[in-house]
Amino acid sequence: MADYRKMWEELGMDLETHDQLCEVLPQAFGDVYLSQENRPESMDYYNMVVADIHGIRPAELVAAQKTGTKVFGTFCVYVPDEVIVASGAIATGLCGGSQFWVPGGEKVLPTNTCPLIKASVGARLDATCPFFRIADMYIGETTCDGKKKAWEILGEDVPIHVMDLPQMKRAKDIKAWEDEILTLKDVVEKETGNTVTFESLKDSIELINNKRRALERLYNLRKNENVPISGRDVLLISQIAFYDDPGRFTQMTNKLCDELEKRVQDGVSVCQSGDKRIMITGTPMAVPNWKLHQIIETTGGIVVCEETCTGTRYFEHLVDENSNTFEGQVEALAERYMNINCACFTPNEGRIEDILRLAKEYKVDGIIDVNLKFCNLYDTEGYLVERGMREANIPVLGIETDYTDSDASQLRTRIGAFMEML
Ligand code: BJ8
Repeated sequence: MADYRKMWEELGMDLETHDQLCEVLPQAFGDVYLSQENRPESMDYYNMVVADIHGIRPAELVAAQKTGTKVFGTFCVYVPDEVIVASGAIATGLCGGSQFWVPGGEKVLPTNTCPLIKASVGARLDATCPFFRIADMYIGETTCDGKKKAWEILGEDVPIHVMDLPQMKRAKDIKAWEDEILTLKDVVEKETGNTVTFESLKDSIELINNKRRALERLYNLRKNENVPISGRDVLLISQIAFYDDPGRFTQMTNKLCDELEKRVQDGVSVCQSGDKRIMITGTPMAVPNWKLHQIIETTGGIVVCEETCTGTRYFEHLVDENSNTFEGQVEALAERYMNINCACFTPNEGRIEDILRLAKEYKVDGIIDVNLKFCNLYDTEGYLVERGMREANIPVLGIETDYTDSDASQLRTRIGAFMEML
């Protein structure tokens, strides 16, 4: 493994504390991932990326910055990467998924804030994640209250632009999002010194659509009776999608899909007969949050779909590539992004419809609706989700969890009992 200490030092990181994180990650990764049998060979790429998660990609970003490229950090799937990429910049996801960063966030945020927000703030303020140090500018959004307030705190430490996301889906809201996309364009143009043109936006729309197509292809393969890849592995791939180079990611994911198609033809499966097909719905799982998948897949289940922002909400629906004008492209972007059904919208019946549709497509035996502790939005919507599933006779288990391991054995018992009931 290459030595990245000099880079981390130059990024102003707290090396001593960061060393502690570097010590625990390989163990966690080994336990969850390398312990699996019969993994696809093409997972080697993702293993490599994650084994050196604070090295390989950060080094690429730093090298790009040295040639004048700007890096924008994002926290939500509503922020259109296309606009950032069209300005010649790089977009990288920044959500924190480790308990390691939570105490740092709690220094400035109330304890009853969701762990994703606390970890993200802690990762920046404690200087223990290179991605948070590298980003020249953060792009926030007005999705939930916790994030909105977190931007004000982070904004004291790093330049941040906040996109005002409408929370209803009327025609005027879609129009308002179009305006916000245009404002983002102005912001990235100012930061990069480059102009976003019809041509550059056309290219970036195609680039990001191709990433979505690759992820959709991967997900479609999980619909097979012989599931060729574990839910854990797909979760890892989805997490990597947020920060890898989009062109390379697409290429590697299509290569993996070639291998998986062969597996399906040959009847190779990662699950045992009798394993229950589970869909996860709810809050996103930022890297390295692998806890729930690990528990489900070692308790007689196989995760075949995630209706989350580290799942279908990230890649479903393409941006229309046939716009002939710049205005048309921006309209197409607004339309596509406003098609995502996050619990921050009201009403949000589209999400229940999505879950019912996905449950059918992926032939699921049961749904686990997961909520990150203190996420009020998804917690409250859980009532409607679970009622909708019960009405459709789909077994559903609602759980709430955080980034600690303290509830792991309790979760194992509850999930085990749910699985037996299916
Ligand atoms: S589109 S899910 S990525 S906002 S941070 S809402 S868990 S309290 S992440 Fe999200 Fe965009 Fe919606 Fe998806 Fe709750 Fe935590 Fe808020 Fe969260």
